[in-house]
Parts: sequence; structure tokens; C-alpha cells
Amino acid sequence: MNRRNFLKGVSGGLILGGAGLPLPRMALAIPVSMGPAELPPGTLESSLLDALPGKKPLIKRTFRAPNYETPVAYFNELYTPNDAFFVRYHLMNIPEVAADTWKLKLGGEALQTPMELGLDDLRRGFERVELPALCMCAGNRRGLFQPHVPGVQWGNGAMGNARWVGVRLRDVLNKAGVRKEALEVVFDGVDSGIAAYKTPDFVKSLPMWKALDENTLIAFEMNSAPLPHWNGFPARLVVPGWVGTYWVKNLMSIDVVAKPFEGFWMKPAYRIPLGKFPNVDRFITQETAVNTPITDMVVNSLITNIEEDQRFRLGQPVDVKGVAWDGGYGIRTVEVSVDEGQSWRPATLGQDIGRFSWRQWSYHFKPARRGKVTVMTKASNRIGQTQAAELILNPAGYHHNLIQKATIQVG
Ligand SMILES: Nc1nc2c(c(=O)[nH]1)N[C@H]1C(S)=C(S)[C@@H](COP(=O)(O)O)O[C@H]1N2
Ligand SMILES: [Mo]
Repeated sequence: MNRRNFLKGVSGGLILGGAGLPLPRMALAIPVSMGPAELPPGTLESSLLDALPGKKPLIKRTFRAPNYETPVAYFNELYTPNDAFFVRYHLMNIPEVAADTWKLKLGGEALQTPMELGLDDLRRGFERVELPALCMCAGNRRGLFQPHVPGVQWGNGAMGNARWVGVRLRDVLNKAGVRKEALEVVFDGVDSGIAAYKTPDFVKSLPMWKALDENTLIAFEMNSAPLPHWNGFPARLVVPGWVGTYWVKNLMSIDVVAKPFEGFWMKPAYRIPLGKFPNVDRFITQETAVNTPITDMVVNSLITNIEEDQRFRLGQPVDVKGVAWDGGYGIRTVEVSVDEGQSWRPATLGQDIGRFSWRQWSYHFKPARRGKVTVMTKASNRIGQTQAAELILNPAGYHHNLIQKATIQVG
């Protein structure tokens, strides 16, 4: 947000954090940004801080279906608190699941033994696996695409990092037996559409290789607590490295099938044009001549502790903090420029807690002159990919990974 939005924001784009709002400590007394100023006209004004049951106030982008993003100040913590974790649904009817009667149905023509598993069967019958991983919506920062594209006008907060606990999908599938003709695994949650809106049911599929990857989990805990209802209670899929759309929540059924699954949310939704992105993880059974399902996240970074146009005194050190992530190769470097991109210096990386988690970083400098200083950040991963200098346009506004910028005022 720029200075103008900051001032007018008290009645529009900004809400002042205060005693009444349980925001993170670092956000108290400072304004909570409702998103970058570049969001389409009206987006900031129509977004509110609002709490779903059991959640802290989050930035409400839409209510029907519930789409709430996490204020960026929370991303200064390594793990995003469950009650501040973003919420993304496509459908309006999201019934609460009773843990004791819930059953996960396993079936499909390419599964040997159809079965139903309760929560205790999952907990007791399989090895428990813990994995830190970032869940990010493919459309995170969609609102920053120029020209604007339709869809939820997300700012920076459609993501969160958590420690997931569950069992390997592979172990569960192997118990039921996977036939050799198996091509994809199909996942459905309990949520459904409302007839009048005619939104197709949210059903997703994975290629066998990703479903059988040792890191793909059926998770029932996040950050040492049961999943919140809004994040998939009692169990959800965790598909590390891949965008959030595959992380099906409130799981109800898993089907192993012998044909490519043709549901609306696989085709035409969640597709990227072929050849535009360095699409590393292929989903061959779903590819067409022109497009392919979006799969792994692209390398990216975010500055988390600087408010746009924040003031610093000359001589006062500036500590820039942020996070960086990719599709699971791991972050190799984060570089920072404070001279409009002429020179770049490495940031200090935080602890490596696994290649599917985001990586914290920090950068310390003393501005040498008064006036406006732009801090730019650029992450690179271990296979040499780096952030985009120019946005790669695509119809649905996915994979926004522009080099990041935050402007400070040195006086
Ligand atoms: N059942 C169900 N699962 C779902 C969705 C949904 O609409 N219904 N949306 C997906 C999308 S697009 C994203 S980005 C993630 C978001 O996870 P979160 O709401 O826990 O943050 O959930 C995924 N799982
Ligand atoms: Mo998403």
C-alpha cells in the first residue's frame, strides 16, 4: 500500500490493530495491511477483517464460498498458527464432520480391495509421519496480475507453513492393493455446491507417481493439533511441493482409477499453458496439446516485516525479514538489492527444516542516503531456477513469482 492508501485506509483498505483484535504481537499497534495497493479497484475497500468460527480475524476476500487470507504479519513466524491459517473453498456447503463416525472410503476400478477406514484405523494401522510443508494456493497474488484476471483477488496471504502429521497415502493404498492398470488417484471431500449456483463438485486427481511418493500424506494433525474444520478436519491430503488445489480437505473418498479423471476442477480449471513455465513436475495423463494441470510451486519469496513506505532514520539499521520457497527442490539463495537491482547481496538463510517448508531469511543494512529506498528480493532454488523479472501472464493468474519489492522512506 502506498502512503495515500495508508491514510485513507483507516476507513477503507486498512484496519487498525488494537486490543479488540487478537492479531499477532508484532502487528498490534500497527495497521494491518489488507493487501498491496496494486489489487484491483475496490478489492481493499470490500475486504474486511472477519473471523470464521474458531479462527482469528483474517482478510475476507469472499464469504460465499469462504475465502480468507492470512495477514502477512503472521508470516514472521516459522509456522502459521492454525487459527490464522488461510481458508480457501470453492463450494458453499461445508458440513462439519463428526470424528467418531467419519469413514474414509477407498475404492475405484484399479483398487484391489475396497475398504472403509475410520480415524482410529488410520492412526493405529499405519506409520505416523511428520512433515513441515507450505500450502499455497496457485492463485496467491492473483490480484497483482496486470491486466487483472478473474478469480479470487488474493494478495500475498493465500499460503501458510505448517507441521503436518498423518500417514503416507502410499501405505494406505498398498494395504488396499493397487492394480497394475492404475493411472490416477481421485480425491473428494465432504463439501458440496448449492444447486442454484451449479458449481461442480470439487474433486481432484493425482498421477500415480505423486500419489505414491513417500511425502504425500493423509494428514490429521497440523502444528500438533487436530486440523481446524476450515482446513480439512478430520483429514486432508498433503501434497508437498504442489499447489494447494491438490490438498483436498475434509476427505471423504479416495478412488484409484484406470482412466484420466475428467472433472471440472481438473479440466478446464487449474491449468497453465504448455511451454510458458518451467513445468518440472509433469502430469502426463492430464496434458492436452495446449495446456497442462498446474503442479509444483515455482520459486518465490516474500518480505514479511516491512510495511510499504515504512519510515527509518538515516543511520538506523534496517532488518529485512522474509520467507522463500519453491516446489520442493529447496532454496539455495535469497539475494537482496537496495540499489534498484544493480547489485545483489546474499541474505542470511534461516534453519533448513526440510525442502517442502518455506525458508526464513533476513538481511541487515544501513541506508546510505535519505529518501526512498526500494528493497528487492530474489530467491533461487537448488536446480538453478530463480524469480521472474517479468510476470508470466496466464489466463487464471497462477504462479505469480515476480522479484519482490518493498519501499522504505529514509529521513
Ligand atoms: N474439500 C476441499 N478441499 C480443498 C478445496 C476445496 O474447495 N474443497 N480447495 C483447495 C485449494 S484450491 C486450496 S488452495 C487449499 C487451501 O487449503 P486451506 O483452506 O487449508 O488453506 O485447499 C484445497 N482443498
Ligand atoms: Mo487454491
